[in-house]
Amino acid sequence: KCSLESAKMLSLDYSVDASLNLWSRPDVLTCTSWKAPIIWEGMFDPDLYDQMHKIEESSVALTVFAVGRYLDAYLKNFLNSSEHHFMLGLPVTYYVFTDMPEKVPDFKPAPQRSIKVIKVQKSSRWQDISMMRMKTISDVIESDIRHHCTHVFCFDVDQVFTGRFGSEALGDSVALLHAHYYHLPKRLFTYDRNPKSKAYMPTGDFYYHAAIFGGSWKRVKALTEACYQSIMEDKKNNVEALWHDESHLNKYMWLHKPSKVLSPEYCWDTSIGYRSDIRVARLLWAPKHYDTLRTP
Ligand code: 2GW
Ligand code: MN
Repeated sequence: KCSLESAKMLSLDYSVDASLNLWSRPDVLTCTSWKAPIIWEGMFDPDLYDQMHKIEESSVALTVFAVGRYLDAYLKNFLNSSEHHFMLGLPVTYYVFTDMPEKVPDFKPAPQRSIKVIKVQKSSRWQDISMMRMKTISDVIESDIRHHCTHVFCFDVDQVFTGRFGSEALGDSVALLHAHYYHLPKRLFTYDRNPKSKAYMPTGDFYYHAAIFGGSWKRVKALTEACYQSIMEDKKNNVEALWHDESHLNKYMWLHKPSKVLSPEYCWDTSIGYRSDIRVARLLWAPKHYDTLRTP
């Protein structure tokens, strides 16, 4: 049995189906050492989660950045696909951050869903575009999100929804297992190993992917604020963590354990090939065209 939160969320499932043993995944790890659930297809009844979050009046902010060439390359498919799969049945507000608001594609979200486009400056280094998201997210939670939404999910834009990404993913603090690392031994995790960086960690629990993280607005505010502080301290000391904001996120999630962990079904890379434990791909990495997207 898992933590309080998951007990609350899953107890209905357990009591209804425990004897039938319908909701189990013997082939994968479904619980962390600190008793947080790891969410895999087949572990939960989606309708019960949806009902519970409707009763609790949960509402979700989705933040996504589309700066420079990433706007044309990815935003349209990201937004359109999320209309078909992301938190259907709950109120959703998209917060789109871009340096070119006028170029955001026409997009009419379904009823109960809305979009806010917010202008940001384009940092000249891509590492800074990625890292500065922490500061921007923290600021907008304070000024806007906390007054309108119970939960926040932060996404990379270079991905496409292909299956249900629903209320089962909501929790106080939510992290995602990186598709390339979930089955590897810890010693291969690409944590920051430089003791001079605030992101330094000698070991950890999992390798989390910064392409998706979320939680209650309070927890996401605390996380983004702390990561931003660490990033700025590194800058002051002339160091940069190996994988930028992702390294800082991993450090934070090691010190402040997430209450829920998402399996790589929630952010799968088809180039990995067939894996029997991935029963559904809910979100897929979009192809990268580094040659055209990352050259100045
Ligand atoms: C990023 C890298 C190189 C050139 C441009 C950019 C870039 C990123 C950009 O020009 N415009 C932009 O809006 N971005 C945003 O930052 C966009 O939302 C994108 O999804 C996000 C992260 O950059 P991305 O997706 O190219 O990096 P990944 O897929 O290698 O991301 C992982 O590692 C990053 C740190 O290096 C982040 O932690 C990210 O969250 C991880 O998924
Ligand atoms: Mn990405």
